[in-house]
Amino acid sequence: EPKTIGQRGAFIVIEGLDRAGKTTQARRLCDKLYSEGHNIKTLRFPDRTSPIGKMIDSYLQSQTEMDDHVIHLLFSANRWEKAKWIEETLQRGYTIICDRYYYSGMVYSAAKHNPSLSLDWARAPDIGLPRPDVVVFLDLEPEEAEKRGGYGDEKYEKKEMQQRVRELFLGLLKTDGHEADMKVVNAGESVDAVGGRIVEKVEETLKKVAEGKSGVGKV
Ligand code: FDM
Repeated sequence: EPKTIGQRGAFIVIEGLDRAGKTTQARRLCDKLYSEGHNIKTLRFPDRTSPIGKMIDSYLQSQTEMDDHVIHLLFSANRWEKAKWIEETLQRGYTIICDRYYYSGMVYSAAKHNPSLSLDWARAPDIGLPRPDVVVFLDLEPEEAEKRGGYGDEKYEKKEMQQRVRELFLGLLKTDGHEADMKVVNAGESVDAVGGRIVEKVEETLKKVAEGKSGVGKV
């Protein structure tokens, strides 16, 4: 019997730096929760399949140049395209596991040090999106990321950028928004160890949602 019948699903976000193992861990978590009887849907941002997603993809591959504000708003629009689907899917009892969300949106844009693109400015267009029940941040030191085979060729896959992104992610923990509730997991350990930590964080949340103690909020 699916556990989620008659009750809403949980909105789980996995965040982290490039090479931190987000995709692997999101898949593992998906398998684990599915085997426990949860109905699961997965999602990732950017979603490169929509027309906006294709513009983002072209930017990330350095095929198109864009003003920092413009690409930022496209990333946000790419989430808004899915907002209604997320809400409806949770209400239908599916737990959603999402690879990156607006936390990436804020920090990657703010890491560019564009004087007219502050963290607050970057957060604004995402206000009103469905709020995750739990966000797990996979933290990895840039040195460790390099040991894992280095970065790819996309726009932001440079060491200095990754360092700034990491500082900004960790800085979110000290803000007074709900970004401060992010759960940090050291991604430098083995796949199994990291997976275990993620499950710990997620189970607490699933319990709260199952007890009806957590409503779907807004960012
Ligand atoms: N990224 C991702 C952003 O800059 N803003 C966003 O809102 C999101 C969701 O896009 F460098 C960046 C993070 C990363 C790049 O992500 C592509 P994936 O996970 O490698 O596809």
